[in-house]
Formats: sequence, C-alpha cells, structure tokens
Amino acid sequence: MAEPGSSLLLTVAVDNRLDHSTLPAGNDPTETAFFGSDNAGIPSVEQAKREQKLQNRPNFDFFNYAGIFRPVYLYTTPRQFIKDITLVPDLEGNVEYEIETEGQGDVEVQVLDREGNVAARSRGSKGTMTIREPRLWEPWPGTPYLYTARVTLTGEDGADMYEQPFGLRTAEVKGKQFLLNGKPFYFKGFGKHEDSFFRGRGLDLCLNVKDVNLIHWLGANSFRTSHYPYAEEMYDLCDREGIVIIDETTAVGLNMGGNGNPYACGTGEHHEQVIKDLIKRDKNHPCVVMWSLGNEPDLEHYPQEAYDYWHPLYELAHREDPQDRPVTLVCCQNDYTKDITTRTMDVVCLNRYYGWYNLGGDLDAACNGWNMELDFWAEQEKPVMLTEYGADAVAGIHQMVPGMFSEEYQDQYYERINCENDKRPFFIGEQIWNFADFVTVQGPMRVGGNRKGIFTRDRTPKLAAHGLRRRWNGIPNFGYK
Ligand code: BDP
Repeated sequence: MAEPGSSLLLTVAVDNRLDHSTLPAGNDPTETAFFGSDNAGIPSVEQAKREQKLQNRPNFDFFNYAGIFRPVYLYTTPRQFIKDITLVPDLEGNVEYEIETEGQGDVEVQVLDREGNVAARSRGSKGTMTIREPRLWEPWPGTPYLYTARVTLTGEDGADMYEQPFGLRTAEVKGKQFLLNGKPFYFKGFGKHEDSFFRGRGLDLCLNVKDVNLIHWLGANSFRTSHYPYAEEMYDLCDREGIVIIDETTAVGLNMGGNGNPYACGTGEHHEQVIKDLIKRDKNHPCVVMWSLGNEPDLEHYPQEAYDYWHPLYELAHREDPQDRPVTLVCCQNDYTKDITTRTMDVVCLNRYYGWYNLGGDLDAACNGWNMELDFWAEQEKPVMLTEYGADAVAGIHQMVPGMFSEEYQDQYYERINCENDKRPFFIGEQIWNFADFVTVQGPMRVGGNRKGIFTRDRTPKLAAHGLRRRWNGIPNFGYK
C-alpha cells in the first residue's frame, strides 16, 4: 500500500482481440468477417483472403471500439470501509438490507425520502427496515420515486459513508404475464447501442439525456442494453426517469451458424464471471427488471449442448440476484421447434426479421410467416415478447410503393407486424431494432452502418418514429395485455 503523499504509477493494458473464446465472440482472423460475401472456391478470392492482413473479425453486428471508453476513478477509503450494499425492497415498504464491510465497526443505515427526511433507520450490518407510507417506483409517466439508503460505518479509524439510491418495486413473471409492482406490464421500446458521432461508444452524458428525452417523446418505456452492460451513469438516469431496462451481458456471437459448436470454445467460466459482475453491479437499480444472459446464440444446431450451457447460467443468475428478477436469453430467428432452451426462460424473447432477412419486401407473406410462429408460441405457457424486429431505412429514401430501405417500408413494417402482435394475449412487449442507426462491420448488407434506427445516428426521427409515437402514446404501461 502506498504511503500518503507518495506517487503511484498505474499501468493499464487493454486488449481488444476477439476469437471464439472471448465475450463478445469473434471469428478466427483467417475466417470471413460477419458480413463478408464469401464467393468461396474462386482461387483468386481464396488466395487473396489468405494473404489478407490479419484483423479482428467480430462475430456480431456493431463496431466494438477499443481502449477505455468510460470514466475510471481512483478513490481512497479509511481502513474500515463499506464494501457493498444489498437492498431488497417490497411493496409494503419493507427493505431487507445487508452491508458488507472491510474491517469491523458500527453500521447504521438511514433511509431518506426525496425531501431528505429520515423515513426508516436501522443498526447492524443486516436486517429489515420499514418505510411508513411507502411510495413506489413506477415507470414513466408514473412517478419513479427514489429513496436513498445512507450507510455509515464507524470504525477505529473514523467513519465511512455511502449513499445508495433505490426504489420500491417488484418484478416477476406469473403465468403469461410480466408483473411490475404486481401489475401486468407491457414493454414498449428498443434495443439500443452506445454509439454516436464524435464519441463513438465513449460515455456522453448529454447524449444519454437526449436519448431518454426521445424515449419519453415516443411514449416508450423500456430498452435492452444490447449487447453489453452500459455505463452505470445510464442506469442512474433511468432510475430517475422511470425507464425500464433489460440488462444484457457481453455474450453475443456464440453462434457459428452450424459450422461448429460454440459451446466447446471455452467461454463458460468467463461467462459465469460476467453474469456475477453484472448482477453485483446493477442489483440495486429499480430500473433493471430482467437479466439477459446473452444475444442470439446457436440454439438450433446443437440443441442439447446449448441447453446444457445456458441452463446452469440461468440458475446462476437466479441464485446471484438478491431481488430474484426474471432471467431471459435473447433468441435468434431459427428453427424454433428444435430450440429447447428459449422456452425454458422466464420470458421468451425473440429476435425476428420476417419481412427483412426473410420474405423481404412482402409484408403479407411476412405477417403470414410470423403468425405461424406465433401459433407455436401460443402453445407454450410463457409470456412472449419481441426484443428485435426491424427494417433498414436510409433516411431520405422515399417511395410511393414502399420498397426495402425506404422510410415508408420501415414505417409500414412496424404497422403490419404490430397489428399481428396485438391479437395475441400472451404477447407482452415490443422492443424494436434499433433506436438509432449505428456503425458496424462493413459489408454488402450495410450502408454506412446499420440503418435500422428509427432515428438517424444524430437522432433525427425517420417516418416510423412518428407512427410509433402515435401508437405508444396510446398503449398504457399496465393492463394492455
Ligand atoms: C440481429 C442482432 C443485432 C443485429 C441485427 C441486424 O442481434 O445485433 O444488428 O440482427 O441484423 O441478428 O440488424
């Protein structure tokens, strides 16, 4: 330990290399890129590939950036200090708490209301406090009421103090419903990315405020942190603004399209750690209502291996979370009859591209196909939601007869698919892909990035944003299904 006043040199190395054993996963450097057009077998192409300069080959659809893109803080503590705070509130105002400390001392916990008045207090590192006349945390436009737990540890060396905001809310699945505070909740929102001009993925507090304002403007209530945990500042903001989050790990790209078993590549232990870290970091946030173990793994070609890999992770997440939130895994469009894992999650979360990657340009056929699949899910005793569906639209392309890549096609796509979803009582949410255009790997299917945003990369609305705004402002958070 450094003496006060002495200098300390801290060297941090960051490694952004990807392969099949990393999370997120990459392809081997010699394999084709995510969107590479293959033209396999042509001698000149094959040889040029072999002679190509080595580079990262992400097995996912976003630009991964590199380096440290979030703030890093160094701070000092007394010798006895508060290491961790765990809060498990209920709707009656009871808050179970546990304070982990380094060293011994007296622990005091005070719950402050929004005005700073003491609403409950307790002594000792573990116990239950009761808030009288409790106010619940409700998603916007309800009131996302926040309390603060002020924890003090007084040891031989002096006192350490930490303030942890929290909210009274519950999240659970019952039958085919997702209950928030005991009421059936309907998800309206997005998959997002941390991505913008100038900052790339770097933390941008102004951008976060802009995005949350746009979410309010649309009448949406939620997003998924596709495909990695976001900066903590975003969760703090969502706690305050009443935006609901599905919190996702970095496990994207565990899918070789059937050309290999992604579960034999050694990601298991790291994946467990990633889940533990995520839950430890975000467990007290009222905005987080569900954990997503990962995005679009192969669940079809190695169904048993997939189940044997994901099911223990599902159980781990339940064990790790003191609030025992629902747990899910986001499923790629696949042969759902072969996939035996998705149906075992608390919520069936589907990414589906009827009308884009298949049946593109024909929305009648797309709706027909989607309905056939919905008939299958109707048989399962689970709540079902879309965590991705969408169509690329290059802002400024307009067509009288809507064709792919036009703003009109994107707009009509959502109108048609949503109309089918509305007929299904077990369908509990629509998170579109994507909130805004974003950069990704180059390839023949990408026009200067992925254009499935309903906002451009600089956050101007496309036609579909207005249609969704009309729709979402008419759908209440509770009791729609
Ligand atoms: C899904 C992925 C997402 C992609 C999207 C797309 O989960 O990351 O960006 O498709 O192709 O497969 O637009």
